[in-house]
Amino acid sequence: MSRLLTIGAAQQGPVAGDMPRSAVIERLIDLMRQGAEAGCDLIVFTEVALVPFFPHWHMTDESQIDAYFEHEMPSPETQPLFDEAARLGVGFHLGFAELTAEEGEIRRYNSSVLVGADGRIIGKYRKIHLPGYDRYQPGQPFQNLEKLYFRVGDLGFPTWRAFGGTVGMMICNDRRWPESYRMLALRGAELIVMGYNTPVHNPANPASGHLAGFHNHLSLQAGAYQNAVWVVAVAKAGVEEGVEQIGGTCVVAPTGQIVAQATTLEDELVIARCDLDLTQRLRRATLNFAAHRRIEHYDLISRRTGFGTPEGGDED
Ligand code: CDV
Repeated sequence: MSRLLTIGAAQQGPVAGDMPRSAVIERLIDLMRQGAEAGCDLIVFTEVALVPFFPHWHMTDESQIDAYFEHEMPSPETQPLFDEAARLGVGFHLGFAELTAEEGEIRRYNSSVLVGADGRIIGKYRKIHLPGYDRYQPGQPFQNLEKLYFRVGDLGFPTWRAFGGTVGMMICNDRRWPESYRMLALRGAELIVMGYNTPVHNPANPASGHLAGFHNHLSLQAGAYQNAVWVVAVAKAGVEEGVEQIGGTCVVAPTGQIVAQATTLEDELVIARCDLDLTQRLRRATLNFAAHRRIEHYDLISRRTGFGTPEGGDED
């Protein structure tokens, strides 16, 4: 049996600082139309897709910061994307900076939504693993201030029944942490979709620049294979406001193989036909969680010896 889903991974080239949202949305709609033409059921856009990746700059003026955030989703500006999805009958995933008033205060998150082929929001995720710093770092060529501009996501790692399978989301840095994939896989995810903004140069670890693309695919392929899940990962690529970002948008099968990959650092649609049943075949064999995982044994050594427990081993 197979459950085929055709997915378009919509890599984005850079968004210039002076590019209006309406122009960015036109680019996304163009990619969406290409996908619909090619028979895609789902288009995956990147992290913070509508504006340049502003955590690369230090800003103190609240109104300047808030201009990068969406105050509602959809909004009058983003509604055309939702309308076009409904008209074409394709779903999409969109990463965006979310500003919301909750419990009497303004909160900001790095978020994404999954939208059905009817143009309605199915679910929302808020990024949990925020890299970088909560304050300005002197002497660096550019900043990485996600901890300053965003709160840690408070929605956990949910999954949704959608597109004929079970779907979860993560965002950028989440992909480097095995827990993200495992939480979603334990909740039945057969497909994980995500976007990323990854600079080639990491000011905190300058020696690793030549490995940025390798570590991207290493994380995605390991996460996909070890959890028997499809992974669609979409870059904002190219030189954006002076920051060089990796591309490498790809679709990874539950076998860990990359089945489709971008060849440019520009707007580019990468299409793959994904059989969601492949996840179930692998989960009945080598990656049968129920049969083979031994969670009750994983912590035995630290329980006996105290070695390896963050608290120093006095938990019992
Ligand atoms: N947007 C990100 O989360 N970027 C990080 C970089 C800063 C290391 C990433 O993990 O790709």
